[in-house]
Amino acid sequence: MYNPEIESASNQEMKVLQLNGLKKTVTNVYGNVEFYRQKFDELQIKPEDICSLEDIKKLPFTKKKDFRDQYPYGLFAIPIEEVTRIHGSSGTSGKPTIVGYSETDLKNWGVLVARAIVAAGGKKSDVFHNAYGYGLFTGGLGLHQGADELGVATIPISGGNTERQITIINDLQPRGICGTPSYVLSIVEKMEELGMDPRKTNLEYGIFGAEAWSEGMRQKLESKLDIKAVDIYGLSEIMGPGVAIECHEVQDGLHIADDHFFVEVIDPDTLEPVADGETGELVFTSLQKEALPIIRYRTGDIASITREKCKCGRTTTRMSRVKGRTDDMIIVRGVNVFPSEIERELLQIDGLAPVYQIQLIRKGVMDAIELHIEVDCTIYDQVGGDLSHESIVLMKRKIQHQLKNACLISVDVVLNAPKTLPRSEGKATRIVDRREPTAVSM
Ligand code: DLL
Repeated sequence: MYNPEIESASNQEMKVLQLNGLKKTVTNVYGNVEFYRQKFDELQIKPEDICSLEDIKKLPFTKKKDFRDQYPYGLFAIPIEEVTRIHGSSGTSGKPTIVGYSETDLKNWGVLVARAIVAAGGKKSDVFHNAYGYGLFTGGLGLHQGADELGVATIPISGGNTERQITIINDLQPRGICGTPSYVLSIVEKMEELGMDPRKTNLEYGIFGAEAWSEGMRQKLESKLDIKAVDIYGLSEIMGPGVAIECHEVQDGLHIADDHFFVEVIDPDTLEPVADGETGELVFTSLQKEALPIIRYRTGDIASITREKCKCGRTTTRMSRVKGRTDDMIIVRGVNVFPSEIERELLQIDGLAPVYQIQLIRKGVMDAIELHIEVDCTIYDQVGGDLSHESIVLMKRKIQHQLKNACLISVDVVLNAPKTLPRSEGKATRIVDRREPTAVSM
């Protein structure tokens, strides 16, 4: 552990830290952020009313829309002269969400990401390949910040230029790698295309996140690269990567940095808390941030939490893998499904490459799903490139059957030749909406 005294603190010790952080944060936002002061006043809450962690329920939620309305600096609690870094997340439409960090925030962020790298199996002596994009996105510089804090030799390669990534991995012999799971899989694919065995690199562990991915994807990455693959979670509004990380020892849930973030899980419709172990929307309150303290941020991410101690010795709250975002949930004829659930099923079927796209289409007056997925090279060669071959038709039926059984959805399946669907150098686009703009939701 990077900070054993914190990561394995007793429940009581953690609660004390959290309550102090909460009180400080509430005072900070009330005194320095007009947006929160107004909200608190409307609800007739003063910072002194927050006397226990339970009292957090009295506080208002913050939403993505609030960032948009307060664009760019309206939610900052310090003057811009004191801000030392700005990041952002690319929204699906319009302007990015802007976030800022003080010097202390950056230091803290580095510590949390250093904890994450150590939890993933990283060591100070490592060479570390950072394939997250450097820029406004928090992935590249966030991981870099933590790698610097830990003291590893970071290769700031960023995303893209896949052949160069491979040369660097071969020549510089990194022990650790990080990037989006979909992009690292593209690197693996390219290695195979170039006739290399991806299992023969020096890599031993990978830190993957920034997009939803499934256990099946983990198995693919682990077996193809002969590494341990762990899930890292975070979001720019709260900080960036490092909000939570899986440990390589157990790989069962992501350890949340409880000393920095108070987590709640709510029913996104009723906004009421759900019980531990039940799935709902993650809500985070920052406890130590200076530049952009955030109260009860509704992430839109669907997961569950457990407070049971992990076998690795860490005592922090653990969150499950993120199933998906509330706004990525597909609703087809009354059935709700997340892309990651579809991925989970697809990756159980032999002969498919883990590259797919869920296209939303119109069929007459009804909305429908057209699932595009690539067959793997072996199957493709076996059928001599004939995608109307009987075995391909059987495979389509198998996919339809599996999705009907496991996810209760009917889909049209389009099997594609290997390497024909678009690859991304960062977050993969899993859903493509091909319906007319006027189409009603499904
Ligand atoms: O994606 C921060 C990050 C960078 C996390 C590198 C991990 C690694 P944003 O661009 O603001 O920040 O996007 C945040 O991405 O609300 C989730 O929906 C999704 N996300 C992040 N990590 C995971 C993960 C970065 N491990 C949004 N699993 C979040 C599933 C994830 N979804």
